[in-house]
Amino acid sequence: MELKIPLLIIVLFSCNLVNSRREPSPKLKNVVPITKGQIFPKPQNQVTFDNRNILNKKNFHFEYSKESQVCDVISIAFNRYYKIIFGSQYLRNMNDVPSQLKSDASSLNRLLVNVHEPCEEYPSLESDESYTLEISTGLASLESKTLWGALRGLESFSQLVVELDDGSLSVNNTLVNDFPRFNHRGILLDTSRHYIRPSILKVHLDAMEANKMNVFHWHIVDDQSFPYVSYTYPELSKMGAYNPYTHVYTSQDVKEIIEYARLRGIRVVAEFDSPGHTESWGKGVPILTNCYDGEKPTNEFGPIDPTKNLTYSFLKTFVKELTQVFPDKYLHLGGDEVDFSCWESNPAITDFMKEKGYGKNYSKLEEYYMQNLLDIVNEVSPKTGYIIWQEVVDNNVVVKPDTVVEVWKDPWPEEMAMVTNLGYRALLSTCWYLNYISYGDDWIKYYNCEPMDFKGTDEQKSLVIGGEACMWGEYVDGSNVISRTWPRASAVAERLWSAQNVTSVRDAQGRIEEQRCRMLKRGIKAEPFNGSGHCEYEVE
Ligand code: CP6
Repeated sequence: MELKIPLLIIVLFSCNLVNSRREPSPKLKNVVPITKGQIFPKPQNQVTFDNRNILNKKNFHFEYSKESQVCDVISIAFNRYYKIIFGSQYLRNMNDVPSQLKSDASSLNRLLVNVHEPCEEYPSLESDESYTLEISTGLASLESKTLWGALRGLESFSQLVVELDDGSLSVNNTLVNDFPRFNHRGILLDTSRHYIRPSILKVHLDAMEANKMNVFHWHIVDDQSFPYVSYTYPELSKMGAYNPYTHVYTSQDVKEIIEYARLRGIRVVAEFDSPGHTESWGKGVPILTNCYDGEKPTNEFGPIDPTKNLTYSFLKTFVKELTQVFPDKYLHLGGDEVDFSCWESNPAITDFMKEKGYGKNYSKLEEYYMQNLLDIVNEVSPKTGYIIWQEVVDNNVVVKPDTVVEVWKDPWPEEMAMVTNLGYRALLSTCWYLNYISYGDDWIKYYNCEPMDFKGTDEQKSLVIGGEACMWGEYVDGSNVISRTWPRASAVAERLWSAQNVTSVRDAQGRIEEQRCRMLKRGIKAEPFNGSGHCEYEVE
């Protein structure tokens, strides 16, 4: 804090330096100047000095300090980030010959990493992702409480390294003290409307790591297809997948994706949405409601039938499997958009409603189902927590007080106020539906959406744990999921990581421009987002 005024001067001074390094040509006057080596999302605190350090491919390495914990995730990340820094096909590869050091540059041979706390196997909602990065003349160190913080610090370090005009790799002396504003920074991908191959999901996880996002919300099954291969109910994907051999996620695929995510500090939260959105489930197990036209069944099916015993014996086995396959503490149980018309048409359900005294109130039936489902989760895996869509709470279902409610409908400020007023933790996604596309700079509206902009007490605000960008799959598959999601999701990534007062759209535009080029350089085909511009290197 006492450093404030000198820091400001240093920051301004170093910005000038960066600009003077690359004179913007007159043509580019109205374009945000590209400053290289900006950390994304903007860190909480950063001071940049003008001393430069040159990195040499032959003798640079990452190293644990003597006191550090040694974690497999970090050791593997050392190799990954070494390749990111030195191995890009787009570098001019002048960095393995000892370049002549200019008088104002020193050489930097290692980054010393110190992880304070013992290694954890998986990241969690509570994980501390803070880190401190210090690059001073010829010396660099990264300190973090947890290995997850060290991962974020390695990402920032790799972003600070820039290729100079002479082809050498350089990093300015820099101090960074950084931590996320929200612990849950997620992206939903839908692999039911269209299948997305595991190799493409992995590219998506690379992009998430580059943007410091930490939850992959895997909306894995839905009405249209059931690509998840269950070992307790193999019929589900055999009958419900688009193709049971080629358009499925086997146990091996799921394991690999969870591991790939773990190595990047990303949680995999699987969603098995019910009782609505389950048409594909019904092909393998007869748990859906028969819809009727008067006395006669129509051969059409509605939501899961909450009145059948089979429903609950199935759920018990299946949910148990899910809690064993997906190591995250949370399962997403869906609960959105339940269509009551088929329930209304079914005579057995009408009888059940009478018996229970629900009258014509089908929300009560939904509540009955959700309550049973939640009880089953508690029974088969008491440690599992759940995330649900807002409708469950809108329909007055009482859930465990530590439930997380995901808000996706407008008006979201009222909904966030309502959910947190009930004491539930909340996730916002309404304003980040990336599946909507339109001509123009739509990222600005994602960037301007502030999850705390609702009426509520400090206590209510403290229940907001973050948000999610959603990429629903009706018009998205492997051919376009990466480019449609990135870099538009980067706007959300920065909103969820950086301080609340980081709101300048102009500054963000410059950062996202560089971030997009950085993703291209790493093989992530992020699309132009901004009307005009160029990257240093054009991809094939
Ligand atoms: N599928 C499921 C969907 C949607 C939801 N749930 C959805 C609704 C509106 C829009 C986009 C997606 N396709 N299972 C709502 C949470 Cl605009």
